[in-house]
Amino acid sequence: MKTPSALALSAAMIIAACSAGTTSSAAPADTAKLDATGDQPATPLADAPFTVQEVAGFNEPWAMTFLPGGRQALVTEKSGKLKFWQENGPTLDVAGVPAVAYGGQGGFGDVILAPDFATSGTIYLSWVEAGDGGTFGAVAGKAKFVSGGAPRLDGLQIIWKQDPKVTGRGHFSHRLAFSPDGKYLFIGSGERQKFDPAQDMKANLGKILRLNPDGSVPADNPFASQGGVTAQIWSLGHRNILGLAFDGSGKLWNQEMGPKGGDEVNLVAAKANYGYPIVSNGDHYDGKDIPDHPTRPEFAAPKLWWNPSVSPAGLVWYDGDVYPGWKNSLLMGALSGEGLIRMGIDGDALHKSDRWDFGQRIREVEVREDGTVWLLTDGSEGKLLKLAPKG
Ligand SMILES: [Ca+2]
Ligand SMILES: [Ca+2]
Repeated sequence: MKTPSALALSAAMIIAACSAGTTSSAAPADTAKLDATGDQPATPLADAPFTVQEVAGFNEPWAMTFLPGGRQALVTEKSGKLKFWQENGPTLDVAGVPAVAYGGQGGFGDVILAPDFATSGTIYLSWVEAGDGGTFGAVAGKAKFVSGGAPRLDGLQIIWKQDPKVTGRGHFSHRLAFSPDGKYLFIGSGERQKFDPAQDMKANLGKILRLNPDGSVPADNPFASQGGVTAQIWSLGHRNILGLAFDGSGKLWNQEMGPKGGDEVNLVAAKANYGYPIVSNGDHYDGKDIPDHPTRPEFAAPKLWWNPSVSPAGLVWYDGDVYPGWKNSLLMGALSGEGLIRMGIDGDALHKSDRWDFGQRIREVEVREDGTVWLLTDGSEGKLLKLAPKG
C-alpha cells in the first residue's frame, strides 16, 4: 500500500509528465513578449532540426497537395499548368485544365483533394478568369483526376465565382479548405486591392465563404436568409487570405497578407468581422494610417501579427511524429520573410514558436502522411523542397 507521500510524488510526476507533453508545442516563456508584438527574429537554417533537400523544379508554382500515400502530388503553376509529380517517376502535365487569366498575382491558384477522393477521384481547383471591360475574378471548380496513362481532368465544372469582378490583378486569395467532417468547402476570397469590398455584404470579396461541396449554400450559414452572395459569407473584414487550415480540434485558422506591417493569423469564427480596412495593426503602403485593432474592440483582433511584414504564403496544421516538438502547430511560409514560421497552438492562443531563415521566398507548405514537411519556393525557378530530420 502506498504512503501518502508516495501518492503525492506519483501525482507530481503525472502532472510533470502532462505538463511536459502539453508545452512541447507551446511557447517557451520568453516568446510571450514576441506574441504580443510584430517581432519575430529568424534562426539560421544551420540551427534548424532539419536539412533541406531539393526534390524537383517548377515554373512559378503556387500550391500543391499530396495524393493518398504521399508518393505523388499535384502542383499548380501560376501560368496555367497542373503538374502530376511522382516520387519514383517523371513529372507529367495534366490535360483538361481550365484556361486561366495569367498576370499580376493571378493565374492558377489552389488545388486540394475532395474528402471522398479515394473513391471519387474528385479534386477542387481555383483560378482567375477574365470578365467584361478588363475585369477579373477568381473562380473555384471541381473535376475528376484520372491518373492512369496520361493524367487528365474529366468533367471540370465551375462551382463558385468572385462577385463582382473588378479591374486589377491583385488579392485574389482563392485558397480552399474542407472542414474535417468533409461537409463544407471554405474559400478565402480576397478584397481585390479595393479595400471597401471587405465590409460590403453585397460582395463576396474580402470574406471567408462556406459552401456545400457542390457549391450551393448551407442552410445554416450565418447570413443564409439574406440570399445572393451574402448567403455564402462565413466571416468578413479580410484582406488577402493566402492560407486556410483546420487544426485537430476542428478550429479554422487563416493567415492573410496585411497592409504594411499588418500580416495576420486569425482564429476564424462564424459571423466575425476582422476589421479590414477599418482597422489593422499595420498601415497603408502609401503611409496613410489605419487605426490599430485595440481602438475598435468590436472587430476580431489577430492572434498573431508581424511587423516588419513577412508576406505569408500557405498554412498547414502539423501533428506528425517526425518532429515531436511540433505537434499541434501551424506551419506558414513567408515570401518577403524568406522562411518558414512555426506557431504552437495552445487552445485558442497561438505562439511565435520558431522562424527559420531559408534565404528564399516560400510559396507553399505541405505535410505528407509520413510526417515530413515539404515546401515550394516561389518564382520561375521554383523548387520542391523536402525537410529531412537531422540525426
Ligand atoms: Ca496545399
Ligand atoms: Ca495601424
